[in-house]
Amino acid sequence: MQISKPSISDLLNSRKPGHSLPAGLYTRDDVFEADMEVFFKNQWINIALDCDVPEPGDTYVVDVGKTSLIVLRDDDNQIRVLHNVCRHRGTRILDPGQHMVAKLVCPYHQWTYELSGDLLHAPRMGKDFDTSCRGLKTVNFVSVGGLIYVCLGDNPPADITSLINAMEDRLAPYDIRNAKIAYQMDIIEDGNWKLTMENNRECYHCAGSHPELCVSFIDFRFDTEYENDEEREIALEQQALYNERTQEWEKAGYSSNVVAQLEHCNTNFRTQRLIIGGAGESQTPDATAASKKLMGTMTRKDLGDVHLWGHNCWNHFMGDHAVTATAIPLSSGKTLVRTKWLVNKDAVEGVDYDLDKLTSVWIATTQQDADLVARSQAGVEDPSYIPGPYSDYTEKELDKFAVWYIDLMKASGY
Ligand code: 3BY
Ligand code: FES
Ligand code: FE
Repeated sequence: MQISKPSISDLLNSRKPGHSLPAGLYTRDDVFEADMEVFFKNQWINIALDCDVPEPGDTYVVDVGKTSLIVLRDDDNQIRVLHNVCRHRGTRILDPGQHMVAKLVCPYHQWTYELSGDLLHAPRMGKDFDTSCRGLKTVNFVSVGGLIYVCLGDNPPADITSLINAMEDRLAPYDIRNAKIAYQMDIIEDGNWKLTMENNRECYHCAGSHPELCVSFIDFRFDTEYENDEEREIALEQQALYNERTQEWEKAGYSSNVVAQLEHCNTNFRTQRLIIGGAGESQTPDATAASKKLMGTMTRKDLGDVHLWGHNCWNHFMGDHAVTATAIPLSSGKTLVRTKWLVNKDAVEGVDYDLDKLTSVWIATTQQDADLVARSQAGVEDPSYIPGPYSDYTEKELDKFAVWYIDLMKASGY
């Protein structure tokens, strides 16, 4: 007897409210293809930073599924995002990663493009060959305070405006557009992208897995269930400190309150200025600033951590440095997590900051999270897996993510 496998729509409909997703949504290749279409083609995704291409002629190639994108800074200092597909016979023009170029030259037959994407020269195509309609195809993009979001589909969701409105002002003093990337790290997690994002949306696992991060990271979920009086006391103290600092920050003109768009929307994001534990300055081993030169035009180290989530990114903007991470699915069970550490453009390694102090907390945390995601993937692939309940206290955001995911899949016809 042959048992037919459920359709994607059956899987979506079988999800029990308040529970993790049915296995197939994390494991099946057809679901992966659907996710790429719905969430990585037709939604805005964060793939790069303005400061990946600081100078005219700098190019940065990022692959998303089968699509390869060239992010570049043109001769007029403008950022552009172009498809990395030659208009002759389609060949990839640049390899993934960073390059410096004067023109974009296809390695196959040397068709040569301006940094604007316009075709400048196509050898041996004849004098009458019309180059004007053969420029590299452009991609919809927007820089949100220095974070480059692209939408590969033809109808980019309009509700990105809420993200822009929330972040431009909040990020302005950090001047992310002109920051320096002090360090970058790629990890390929052995897990589905939704497990990567779920893992990032809860700190239920932090105490058990992130000793380094826990020195400075304070969760924003204060309405939690306490295991004992000591825990309760700590949480109440943290909440009082959070309220006090938030009021002070808001009064001083630094937007700090929660702005979120997590349900009934396309563009999924949440931002909040979080308090930092211990010395209160930065996500370093002792919670003090790693860089003497502060970000952008910042004059204070005590402005907490501007936290920003998207559906494929998480970011922490602190007085002295920022950490950004993007997740790009590679297959149903593999996800690229790319983490970058940013400092002031004038900060010099060994003089203004020590690289190990700057990076050690999030290198450890990222590795720990990758291990957890791989364990989760192995578990959901086990035939005995059945979706389990989210905590009402620490995993509410995961339920919102699952609801958002299912809504958009259904709205796309699944
Ligand atoms: O980076 C984040 O947003 C989350 C918060 C706690 C777990 N993870 C570190
Ligand atoms: Fe690019 Fe021929 S494919 S020049
Ligand atoms: Fe974690």
